Parts: sequence; C-alpha cells; structure tokens
Amino acid sequence: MAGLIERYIDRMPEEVTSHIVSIEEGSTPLVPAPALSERVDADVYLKLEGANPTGSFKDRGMTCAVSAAAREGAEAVICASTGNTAASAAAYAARAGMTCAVLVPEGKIAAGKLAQALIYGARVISLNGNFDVALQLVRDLADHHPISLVNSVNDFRLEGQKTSSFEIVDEIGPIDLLTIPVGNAGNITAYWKGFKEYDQAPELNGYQAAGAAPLVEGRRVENPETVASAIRIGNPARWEEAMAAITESRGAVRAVTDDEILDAYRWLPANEGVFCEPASAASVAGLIKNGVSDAARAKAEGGRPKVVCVLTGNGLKDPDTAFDNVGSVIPCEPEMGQLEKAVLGQ
Ligand code: AN7
Repeated sequence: MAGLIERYIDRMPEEVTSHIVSIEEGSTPLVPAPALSERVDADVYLKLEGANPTGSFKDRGMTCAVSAAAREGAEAVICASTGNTAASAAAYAARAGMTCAVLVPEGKIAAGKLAQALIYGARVISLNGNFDVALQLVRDLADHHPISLVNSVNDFRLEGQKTSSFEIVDEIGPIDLLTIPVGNAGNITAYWKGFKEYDQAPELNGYQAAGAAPLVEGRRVENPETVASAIRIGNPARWEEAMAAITESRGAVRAVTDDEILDAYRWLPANEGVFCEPASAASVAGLIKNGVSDAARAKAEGGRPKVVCVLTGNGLKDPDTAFDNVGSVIPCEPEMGQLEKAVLGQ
C-alpha cells in the first residue's frame, strides 16, 4: 500500500508531492468494537492509529511536514514533543537523511517514545520545563536558524492528518460521531478539515484530561498534570481552530479524569483485544462517560448511530503505565504441581 500522500495526491498541496518522504503510513485498521458498541448502544469502530510505522497518528502529519522540508532542501528538523511527535520526526528525518533535534519535557515522556527518538538517531534534549515552554522555545529557535519546525503549527502536518477522515468515510461511509483525545489540538482540527473536504459533518467530541483541560476551562493551564503524558498540554497551539471545528460540528470538548482514562485504558484491551496508550483511551473514556448525544442519534435516522473512536497511539509506547495498572506475573518453578496451581489459579 502506498503512503498517504500518494493515495490522496489530488487532495495534497503541491509543496508535499515533489519530494515525498514516506514510510507507508496511514491505511490503518478501522476495527468494529462489539463490547463497546453494546455498552453505548451504537456501532462503534476503533481507528487504530497505533498501527502507523512509529506507532502513532503523528506519522500522517510527519510524512507531509518532512516532504515539504525536503523540497526546501532542509537539512535539519526540530520539534517540541510529549513523545510521539518526537518519535515520528526522528524516523522521518532519518528516512530523509536529515538531522533531527527534539525537545521533550524531562521525566514526562513515555519510555517507548524516548527509546524510539534515540534509536532513530535524533538529538534528544530533555527540558526542565513542560511541553508548552518547550514549544515556545523551539518556535523562537526555528525563527533564527535554518531548521524546519515540524510541530503541528506547521500547516503541512494537518494536510497529512486530515487523511484519516478520508479513510474512515471511504471505508464505512458517513459517520455520526467521532471521539478523539485533544492535546495541542492539531488532530481534531485536521479531522474536521478532512471531513469538510469530503462534505461530511459528523459531531466531534474532543476529550482532554481533567488536569490538562484548557479548552474545557477556557483558560491556559500553567501546570498541566495527567497520567496521559501525551496530552499533558496547557496551552494548545491550535486552540481557536479546534474550538471552531467543535462548534461547527455541533460537538463538544469535555474533560475525563485520570481514573476514567485508566478505567478505559484497562477495559479496552481486556474486552476488545486492543491496547492503546493512556491519552488515546481518553476518547473511549469520554464515550463511555457521555454516551452518544441525542443529536448524533437523530442523524442516524432511526438506525444505530455510527461512532468512531480515534486511538491515537499504540499501548506499547508506555509500558510503565501498563505495569502500574495491572496485576503482577506469577512466579513458577519447573514442576507440574506448581504449574497447575499457577495456571488454574487454585
Ligand atoms: C497519543 O507528541 O503533542 O491534539 O508532542 O501523542 O493533535 O496534540 C502528542 C499528542 C493524542 C493529542 N494522542 O493530539 C506530541 C503531542 C496521542 C498523542 C494527542 C497526542 P493533538
């Protein structure tokens, strides 16, 4: 399967089509979720963005941002990141033969993402400050040096990320509701752009973590805190556009607590066989908490409403949070009596 720029080339700006840097991202599974469907009385699908080459949706935007940088002859890219953007930028820079620097908040990035950024060969800088501070710093730095900024303030990122909406509609037709985690607010903005380009208008429900919910509270959060480190963001760069998208879709942005996020984070793998990272589980936690709106049900015109939860990142990204939220392994000597006890739980 070709990468998403080639697949949707007619809907891509020309800046990204002449020097394509791709790892065949996109074309991710859209998996029916029978247990969740029953819980919320709707036909729910999970968009498994963790199946992208670096394990998150960021690859959709990064193929475009790095392709545009390649066309400009850029030799280096930089981003601030809570982890996934860093991993993705590092991979696409490696692919393009560029150098990459990433600025991540010290101690607040999941182990898998850090390992990825390093193994792809990025220069990883651990900032004694949060994501919002890091983003401001790299924006200033990129203004003064010949380094291409690949955060989602880069418009090409959205051009890539909008293709997930195309894939959904191409695969299952019009949907009634989309639930999605919101951090820096680029992705929800991109989904809306994609739906609009396809003349679609599903209701968008964005979910933030309660300790990092600037869009819900209508003000910057100086010290965002949440177990969902990917969305530990207090001053989203795409604030206005995301709010416009939510309003136009007659949707809502709401908060889910860390406990609600972790409940969904454990429930989904145990009931659907799908493991996502904590930030992604916010979309499922939100759907479980708030259900499907009457308006979205009405759109389904008597049928069962079609709902998509966007699972933005792979569960393997964050093994520490997984271990913190499950039981322990069972030790066993190589002896049948012990093994029977261990296996049968008696
Ligand atoms: C798994 O990597 O901001 O609202 O620096 O990694 O578009 O920011 C990650 C964000 C949701 C939120 N789910 O998307 C970064 C970064 C996961 C994420 C989001 C992120 P946006």
